[in-house]
Amino acid sequence: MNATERPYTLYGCEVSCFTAKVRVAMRYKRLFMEEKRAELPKILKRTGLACIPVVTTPEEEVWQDSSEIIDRLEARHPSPLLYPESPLIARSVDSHSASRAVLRSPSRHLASAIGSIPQS
Ligand SMILES: N[C@@H](CCC(=O)N[C@@H](CS)C(=O)NCC(=O)O)C(=O)O
Repeated sequence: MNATERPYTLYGCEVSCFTAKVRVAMRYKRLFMEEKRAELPKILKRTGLACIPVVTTPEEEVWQDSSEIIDRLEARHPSPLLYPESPLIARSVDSHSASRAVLRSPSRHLASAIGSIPQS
């Protein structure tokens, strides 16, 4: 959980594999978080780009791009470590994690972190 009472908010969509990638990372790290379906006008207003996923932090920072988001989460919440310690292998894992193939056959450790977002 975060030290603060405010959650991270993940804005995305249930069919987005990039959103799923961030969801898995946040759940694996057991962060205090909520997920909301992205609405284009709000995303554009926050980021200037019509692209998901977007994460807002408890401090109201706005983060975009799944790899960037995960790097920042890893830096803030290093335990449990998501990526292998070797930078080369870590980059390789990141590239593969964006593919649906990996999401269809998640590792045993990440499987329990995968789930769907609320329908409303
Ligand atoms: N580099 C971005 C790519 C995000 C991206 O392509 N998002 C949208 C377009 S806004 C998309 O079509 N995603 C497909 C998907 O998430 O499955 C990231 O990693 O977050």
